[in-house]
Amino acid sequence: MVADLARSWLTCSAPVAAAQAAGRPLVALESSIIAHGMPYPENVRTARDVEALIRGLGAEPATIALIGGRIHIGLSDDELELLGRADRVHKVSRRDLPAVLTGGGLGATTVAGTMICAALAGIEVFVTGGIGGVHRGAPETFDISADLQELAKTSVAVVCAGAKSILDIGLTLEYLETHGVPVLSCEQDNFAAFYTRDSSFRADFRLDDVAEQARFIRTKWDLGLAGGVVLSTPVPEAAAMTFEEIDALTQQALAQAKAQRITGKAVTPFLLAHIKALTSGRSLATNIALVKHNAEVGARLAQALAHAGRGAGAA
Ligand code: PSU
Ligand code: MN
Repeated sequence: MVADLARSWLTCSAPVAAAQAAGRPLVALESSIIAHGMPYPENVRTARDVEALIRGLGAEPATIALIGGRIHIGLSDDELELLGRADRVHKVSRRDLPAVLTGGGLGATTVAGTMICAALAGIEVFVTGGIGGVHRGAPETFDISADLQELAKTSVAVVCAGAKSILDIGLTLEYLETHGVPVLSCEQDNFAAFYTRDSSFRADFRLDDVAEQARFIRTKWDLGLAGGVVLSTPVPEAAAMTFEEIDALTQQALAQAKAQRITGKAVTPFLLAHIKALTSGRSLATNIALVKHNAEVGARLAQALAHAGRGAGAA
């Protein structure tokens, strides 16, 4: 009943509805990365490229955004363009969903917002760039992304290139552990750090094989252990930045945020924008490369999950 009420807010695109009807795997995509994470026109081009990559691997992409008081699951080319061009788009996390739906404005969903909508639409895999986390200085500011609480309760697998070092990655992993969110890695033992491959913190479980990733996730949910799973995969070597380069820029961005007393939901976009400006575009190429790589990993995972057996006897 609650689920039916919630689903009455969804508008699925024709390709998404067709994939759902045919039982084909779907991959959810966030829109905050389009509206707040990248400049126009690279944002729209990347969004389209990512969708094409996912389709090429046999899964259906479902980019999620709030438009005209509805939760859109799967966007048309025109809707992607609208979202990528508009300069006043709400950043929608769990807290913001009712306000933006009833207000009828344009809303781009964060990791938390996208997970909620994906779960409502029955989509198990979600591809993003990097997850939010515990901010540096959080013991004083209490700034902990709502993404982490969402991972604690909403059953969606989130494929990412780790988390940015604008965050306290060690505390982010501690928080996830406390809330029972497994952090899987593939291609390397350590959790990735978005622009750079290595955060220097170990992920909980390394699973390179996609069938094993799917079995892990299916087993968690079969056991009734609600909540997300993080799958971290590092940015491809050729596009990665060095730790030294990104660390210096991060320090500068953090100092700026502090000096300008930036707080609340403005913190993350402020830091992202500063790093982008400071690298004069280099970070954008890294960002695009990692999102595309994540899309490939996510599409394969969605396929594997669709075929993974259930229960203890499954192969
Ligand atoms: N981290 C990134 N890129 C992003 C974000 C985070 O490297 O684009 C966005 C995501 O949408 C994420 C949100 O869910 O910022 C987290 O914001 P906050 O820290 O305010 O919860
Ligand atoms: Mn915050």
